[in-house]
Amino acid sequence: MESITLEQAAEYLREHDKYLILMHKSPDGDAVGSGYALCMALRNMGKRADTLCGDIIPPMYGYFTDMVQNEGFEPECIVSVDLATTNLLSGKALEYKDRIDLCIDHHGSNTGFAKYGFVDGRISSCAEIIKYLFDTMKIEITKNIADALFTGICTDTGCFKYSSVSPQTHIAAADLMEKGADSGYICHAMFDNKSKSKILLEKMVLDTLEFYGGECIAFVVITKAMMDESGAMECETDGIASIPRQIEGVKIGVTMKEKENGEYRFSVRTSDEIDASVICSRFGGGGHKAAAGCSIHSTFRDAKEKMIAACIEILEDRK
Ligand SMILES: [Mn+2]
Repeated sequence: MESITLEQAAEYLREHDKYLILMHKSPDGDAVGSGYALCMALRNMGKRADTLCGDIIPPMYGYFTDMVQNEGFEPECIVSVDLATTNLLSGKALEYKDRIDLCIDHHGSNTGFAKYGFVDGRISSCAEIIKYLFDTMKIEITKNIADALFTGICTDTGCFKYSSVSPQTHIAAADLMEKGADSGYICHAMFDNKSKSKILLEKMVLDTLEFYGGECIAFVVITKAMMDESGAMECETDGIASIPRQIEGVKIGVTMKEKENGEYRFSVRTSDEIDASVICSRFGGGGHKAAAGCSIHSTFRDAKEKMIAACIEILEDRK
């Protein structure tokens, strides 16, 4: 992948047409916000643009996604947003995995799968990068675009709490508010509002809470049976990963989720001094310093033991 500047990315977008914007599976607020904001901005420039995600876009983002319908043309340029690796594509988006032209991302672990890429692991969210891209391009930020980008920034920063938040992040968010982003609604809808099924799921998950490594590791499990019993949607499990890390004294919070065919998906959240992406990269995963993920294909017991051993080892290494 050839690394390019924001100016070069801007030039690329100005010079081409017929864009298809790819988003990762189990799309979060940053993927959806970045993808839809870019799609809307390109259309406002008179370009053709569609978005593609292999999974359903959660309805909670409807306040900025509902007004964007795909046109369904043959794309000429494939762009990915918030995508660290093509392993995170699903469904129809997988068809484009080997022909991505432009990648815009904020994962330091980005595998460099595209022809051109702007990747900056220091920036809070892909949406924050897209905001700077639009500033570079002097694109008018409409209310819908502002809502989409604000959503990406606020969800990827845990409502402006993570260490990835810089003064520039707040300045970008403030500018988006001035352009019409409904900060109060978005923060409330993303963080303070849960369905009954999600709360029921959280109740069951908390019942599985266990501690390891002298109470420095908190471990919870989400089984398929819990998903069925609570009626929670896949996208409603997103916030659960942050719960074990919230416990006082816990340095590593691990959420183990049962998937299909002996796959167990782990979400790891860590406090400042421990790098979650180091733990997850051992099992072929990756992510950020404070939040990362990976999958282990094995039995429940073996997968759990392997993960706990890796966490204990990284804790020991620090001593
Ligand atoms: Mn992101």
